[in-house]
Amino acid sequence: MSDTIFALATAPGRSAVAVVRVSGPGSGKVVEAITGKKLKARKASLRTLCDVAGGVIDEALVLWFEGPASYTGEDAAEFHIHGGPAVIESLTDALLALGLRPADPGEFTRRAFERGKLDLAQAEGVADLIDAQTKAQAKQALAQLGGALSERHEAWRSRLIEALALLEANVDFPDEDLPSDLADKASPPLKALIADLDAAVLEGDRGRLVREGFRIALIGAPNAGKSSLLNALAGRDAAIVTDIAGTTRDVVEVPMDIAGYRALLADTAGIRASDDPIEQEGVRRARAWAEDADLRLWVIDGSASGEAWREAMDLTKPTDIPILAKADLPIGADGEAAAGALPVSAATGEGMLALREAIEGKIIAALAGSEFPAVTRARHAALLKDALSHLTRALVALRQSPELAAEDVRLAARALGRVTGRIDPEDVLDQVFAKFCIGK
Ligand SMILES: Nc1nc2c(ncn2[C@@H]2O[C@H](COP(=O)(O)OP(=O)(O)O)[C@@H](O)[C@H]2O)c(=O)[nH]1
Ligand SMILES: [Mg+2]
Repeated sequence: MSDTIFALATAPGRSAVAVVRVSGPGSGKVVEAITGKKLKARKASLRTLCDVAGGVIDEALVLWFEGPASYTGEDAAEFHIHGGPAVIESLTDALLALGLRPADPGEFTRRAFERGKLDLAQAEGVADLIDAQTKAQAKQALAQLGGALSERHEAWRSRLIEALALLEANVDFPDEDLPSDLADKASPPLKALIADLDAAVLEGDRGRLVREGFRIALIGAPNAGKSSLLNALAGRDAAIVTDIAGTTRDVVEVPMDIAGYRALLADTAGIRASDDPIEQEGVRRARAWAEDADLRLWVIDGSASGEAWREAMDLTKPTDIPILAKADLPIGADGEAAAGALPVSAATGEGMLALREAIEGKIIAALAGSEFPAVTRARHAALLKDALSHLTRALVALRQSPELAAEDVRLAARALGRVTGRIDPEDVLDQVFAKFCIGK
């Protein structure tokens, strides 16, 4: 049986109201001890809270939930106290004196999971919703919490179970009676599933990028105007701008909300050969960041000549946005050579709107979708790929041995089942819940 836990569910510090939640079999006794009487379940009651010695802690709203009709599924309570540090401390002391244990991170949600109130993918949705900084992140997290991700995986799993039933029905036949059309019957549904899972893995980045943020790198030669563009896009002086080539060394990352999506815009060192070990390291970091980025803004100084921009060319991909910077200055040979790039001036603001729109267009094209993504974390992608490899093997085994094919289909179903966590080992659960905040 579980013990009774408590935690501050709101952010620590000074606030109008702070919520302390309690969950576990001792919750009813705790409410009685602190408020002096039994409360009506699921009704807000205004009570004077007192510690064991009778000292007044606060005048507060208390909510009492009788399990299983609570977030955790256990008996639980919430104290909505005044949000001052001293009041919080007094209540904490009183709960400790009553023998309660401070909750571990995510322990309330883990209890909810263990009592079947939500599955693992939904629990991840809870954590994502708390971490969400943009509307798109929140929308995705809320849908996942509502079961959108679980439903997709469960639908695939039930198709697998159907295929499995077909195979298992035939396993018991003696060899000579084995229906020759088994492979003909079982392979179309397996093939259809493989195609669906393949498609889900392929578009797998969409959900993950919404959740983790879309990474945009500014790259180009030294002095091209990258740092000036970062500052103009961010609306503040995040990076140092000078006319000295090689000023930027560290990668300067600025989190941004673009069209409701979370993005991380990075300014990087100008790409050039250098003898200075510090600059060399800066260039190495610039390359690494740019290679991993989801979009590169390739900045070319349109007023220059000398083809310094060609140094960064190997980093660009066809979907990147080429920018002709310093469009307010007379055009030089480099500008002529880079015709077709978007003319922009950080100094006058010319072209900035078009640049913002171009970036928004790229983000929306990469992240927007009508269906809920099948993958929002690396964990889901790994399980999908696992299921796919078993299915591919099952398809091959089908013609030789229905037993072997059935075993692989079973393993594929197991992998998909792990997305909702029904059959996950303790250590996997520990990992997922450890990333939660305390009080959730
Ligand atoms: N006229 C003009 N000068 C610019 C513009 N953007 C940057 N510069 C100048 O170009 C030099 C290098 O700019 P910076 O942003 O540090 O380039 P970075 O090395 O690519 O980061 C600085 O002297 C800036 O003032 C622009 O749009 N117009
Ligand atoms: Mg710079």
